[in-house]
Amino acid sequence: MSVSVVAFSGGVGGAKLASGLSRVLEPGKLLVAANTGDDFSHMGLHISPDIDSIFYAVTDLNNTETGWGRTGETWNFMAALKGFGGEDWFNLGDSDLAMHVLRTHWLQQGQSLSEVTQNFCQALNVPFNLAPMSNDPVTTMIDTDKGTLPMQDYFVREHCEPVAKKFSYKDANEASANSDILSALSGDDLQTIVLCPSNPYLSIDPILAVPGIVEALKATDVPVIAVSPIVGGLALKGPLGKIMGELGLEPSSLSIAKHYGDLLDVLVIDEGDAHEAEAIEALGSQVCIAPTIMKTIDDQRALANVVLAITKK
Ligand code: FO1
Repeated sequence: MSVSVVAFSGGVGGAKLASGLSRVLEPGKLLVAANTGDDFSHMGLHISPDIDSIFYAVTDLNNTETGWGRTGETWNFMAALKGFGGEDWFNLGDSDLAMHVLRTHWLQQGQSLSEVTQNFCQALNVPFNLAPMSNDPVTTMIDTDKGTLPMQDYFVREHCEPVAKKFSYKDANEASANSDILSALSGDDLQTIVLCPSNPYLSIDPILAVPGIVEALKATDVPVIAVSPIVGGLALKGPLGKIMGELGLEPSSLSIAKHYGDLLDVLVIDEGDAHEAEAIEALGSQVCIAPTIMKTIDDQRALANVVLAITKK
């Protein structure tokens, strides 16, 4: 398979651009490297939230209000669970449950997370390779004023309320990068690498923390293009703006450019943030100004085409 585009993606924002890229690229040309730092075991089930958000986004099954889970979901399982006094802080919809049960079943049979994800790609007719960043466990941990919390405890149980001080990626150093990602990053047909507009701290950095990934990005002369997840000083979804404030950073595209540093060749920023272009270019990154808010599938396709048209100057 001659991959020409590798996209790094977390949940909501990333899933939208991954979906846009999959709709404008020929089958097999795209590989999406998915964050698994959000993964956790819940009541014996292996949950992979960002992989599932991408699956649901590219198959139009996603719940667009919440950004996770499936549209038209029912909650009989949760009602019965609550009736038994079971843990109800993490909601598992009736149809969503099938994904978690089957993933856990296949993993228990000895399949890797990549193999399991490929099974779902086939079952859902996903026209690209959705590759978990690693088959080994990596857990995003957040040091907060309420102690160090694993991702889902911070994000769901505590509703992102604790003050974030530091991010780490537990066991990343022991994890092996997905070989499909590494071979795509060193492939002869590679033309573009995209850091999708996901939360850098919670969704992109965990992928970059896996040994070999940053080295592979630096080894290629293919442009590394990020789409800023901040528009007009605000994150489009989730706790990014709050987190940046708590880290003492201005929630801005300039801060995003500084965060990615010399890994970044081009930052795509929204037209409303054009005034930041000069300061970003002063850091050494090119800037591309385009509409980055993706409300519709056409918006997703349009932004994907903008990204694919960028070449390194
Ligand atoms: N997020 C919530 O805020 N509340 C939930 O109850 C919840 C359940 C859930 C179930 C499956 C799944 O794949 C994701 C779920 N999420 C829920 C979202 C998830 O915690 C976050 O989307 C990611 O981890 C952050 O990108």
